[in-house]
Amino acid sequence: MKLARVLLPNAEVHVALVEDASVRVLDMTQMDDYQKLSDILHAADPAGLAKYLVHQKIAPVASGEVRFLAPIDSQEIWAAGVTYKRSQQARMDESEHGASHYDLVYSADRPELFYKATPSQVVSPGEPVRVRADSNWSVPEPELALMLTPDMKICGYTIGNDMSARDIEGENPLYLPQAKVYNQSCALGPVVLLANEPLSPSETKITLEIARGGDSIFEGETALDQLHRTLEELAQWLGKELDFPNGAVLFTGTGIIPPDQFTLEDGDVVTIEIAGIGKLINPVVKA
Ligand code: DO4
Ligand code: MG
Repeated sequence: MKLARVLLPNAEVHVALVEDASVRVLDMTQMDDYQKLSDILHAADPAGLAKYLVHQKIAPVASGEVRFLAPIDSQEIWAAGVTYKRSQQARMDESEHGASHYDLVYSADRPELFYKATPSQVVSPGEPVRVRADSNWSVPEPELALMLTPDMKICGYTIGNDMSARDIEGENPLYLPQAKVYNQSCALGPVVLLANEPLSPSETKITLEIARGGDSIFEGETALDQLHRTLEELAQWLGKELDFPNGAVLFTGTGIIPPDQFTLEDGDVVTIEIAGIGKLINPVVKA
């Protein structure tokens, strides 16, 4: 089952259950404890609760008529890094002085985890992600994102774009926060796949396509079986010494990196697809 936050044609924002070609608005007035998408995600039985809350007086709305919003309320977004071999190689290549740090963190017990965004810094599907004005080498990072309850249980999955300035992080690993955290550097959505069943690592394909002037100029693919750590392990490390009373979203790292000569340009369009979840599409601005 998939849930989303949607903007209806009448400009109302609702939590909705997503079906093949339509969405069913949930009636959040029925129970005081369930007002937001995250309230449902953090409940003991999100799927049962969502079915129970389907609005009986609002007819299904065609998916094409709604705008999908980033499926986040008040959770912080964090990200894991260097969790795929491809990412380890790319960081070592880009970083003249910091290569050994990336090599070590790939195989260390403790993963790299960094703060990525607050909800107000996240862009929704269809909204522009941005290349920093002071970066000449930036890429999207297509990542499976875990929706985590306050006790760090994985309650759902969505798609994240961890926009990254490779020249800034490559110059010095201590510049990582500036390479990763800036306005419009994080996109999320369009839906949350509930975590009733574990994802199949080999069947959960992740693809990235970048289009320029209507033509596809980069395509890459990986799958969850290339992830060097378990999803549960990443969630546990995040919650080890830090409480998340509102839950959290955790990006799990990228396994697709365009060739070193590639950088995003103003007007490019980034499409990230994760099998079983959906497609996150954002145009790019450089400003
Ligand atoms: O260490 C740099 C960041 C790595 C990252 O974001 C990733 O591997 O996805
Ligand atoms: Mg990343």
